[in-house]
Amino acid sequence: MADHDSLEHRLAEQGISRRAFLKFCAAMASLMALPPGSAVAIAAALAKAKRPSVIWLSFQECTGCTESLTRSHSPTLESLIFDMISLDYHHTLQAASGFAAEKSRDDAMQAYYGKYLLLVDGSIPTKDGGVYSTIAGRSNLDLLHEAAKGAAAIVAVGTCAAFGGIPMAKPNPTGAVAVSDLIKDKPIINISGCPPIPAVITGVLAHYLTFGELPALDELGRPKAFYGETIHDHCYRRPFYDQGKFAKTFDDEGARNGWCLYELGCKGPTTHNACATTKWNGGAGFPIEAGHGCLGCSEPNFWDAGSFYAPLPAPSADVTTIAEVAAVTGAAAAVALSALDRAKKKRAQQAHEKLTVKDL
Ligand code: FSX
Repeated sequence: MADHDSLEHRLAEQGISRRAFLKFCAAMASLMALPPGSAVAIAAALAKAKRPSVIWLSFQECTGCTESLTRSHSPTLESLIFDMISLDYHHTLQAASGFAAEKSRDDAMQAYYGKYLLLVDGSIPTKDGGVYSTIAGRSNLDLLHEAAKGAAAIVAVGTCAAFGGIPMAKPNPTGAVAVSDLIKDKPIINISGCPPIPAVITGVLAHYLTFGELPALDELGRPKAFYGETIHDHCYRRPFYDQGKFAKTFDDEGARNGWCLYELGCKGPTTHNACATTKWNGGAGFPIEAGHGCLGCSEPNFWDAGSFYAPLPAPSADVTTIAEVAAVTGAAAAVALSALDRAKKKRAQQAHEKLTVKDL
C-alpha cells in the first residue's frame, strides 16, 4: 500500500519523474562529496523518508538568507527539498498571520516534540532582556529557548545565526549572539555565509533525511563537505596566484586578464565555503568571477576583521609556522609573494594558506 506521507508518494503526486528524482539524488551526492554510487542509496532512503516538521525562526537579520533560498531558478534542488519537509512555521514564507501563525508554531512544537528540526536565521539580541527584537510581543531569546527544547537538532542558517554576523559587529548595540552561545544541549549545525549558498542548506537537509543525522562538522560546527576547503583552494584565478600575478586595481590589465585579486583585498585564502565550486544563481558564477574579491562572509567576525579592500597580511619570506605568520600580521608585511624567490615563495604560500580569520 502506498505510504501517503512518504516523499516518493508526494513526488509522484506532483508529477516529478523518477529520472528527475534520481538526477537530484546524484547532484546531492556530489554536493555532499559522498562516494560514487551513493546516489542510489540516497534515492532509496529519501523515497521512504517521512517529511519531518521544520520550524524556522527568523531573528536579527536582513532576510537575505530566505531570499537566497527562494531566489533560485525553477525547477531547483531547493524546490525539491522543500517537498521533503513540512515547513510548519516560517514567518516570511507562510500564508498564516497573527494568532493563526503563532498557533501553527505552537501546534507543530507540541505534535512533533523531540522530533522537529529547528532552523534559525539571524542573531539573538540579549541586551536589556532581549527587548531589541520581538515577535508577537515575545523576545527572540524567549522564542529560541522555547523552540529549542523540543528540537531534535538545530540548523543555524547564515552567519548571523551561526556566529553573530553583522548584528554582532562592533559596537554590537543589542548584545547580539549566535545560537550556539545560548543553546548548549542540542546538536547544532552552522551553515554560515551572508547569505549562505542555497544548495548548502538543502544539502544538509537532504543529508539529515537520508541518514537521520547531521553530517560531519568542522571545528566551527559547519558541514565539512561544504566548508572543508577554502575559496582559494578551488578558485579559477588560483593559477595566477601561484604564478605571482596579481591585479593592482579593479580595472587594470591584470584584472582584465583574470589575475588574482589577493592584493585588492580578496579573503578567499582564509574563507571556508563552497562558492568557487557550487557557485550562485544556478551555477552562473560567484563574486570573484564577477571581478570582486571575496569578503569572507562565512567566517566569524568577518565584518570586523579589517577592510574588505586591504590585502591579507602576507607572511615574510622566512616564516614557517602559523605563530610566525600571526606575528607579522599587520606589518608592512605586504611583501609581495611575486617578489620572493621560488623556494621561499612556496613556503610563504603554504604558511599563508594556513592562516585563518582567527589569526588576523
Ligand atoms: Fe544574516 Fe540572514 Fe546576512 Fe542577511 O537571515 S547572514 S544579514 S544575508 O539575512 O541572517
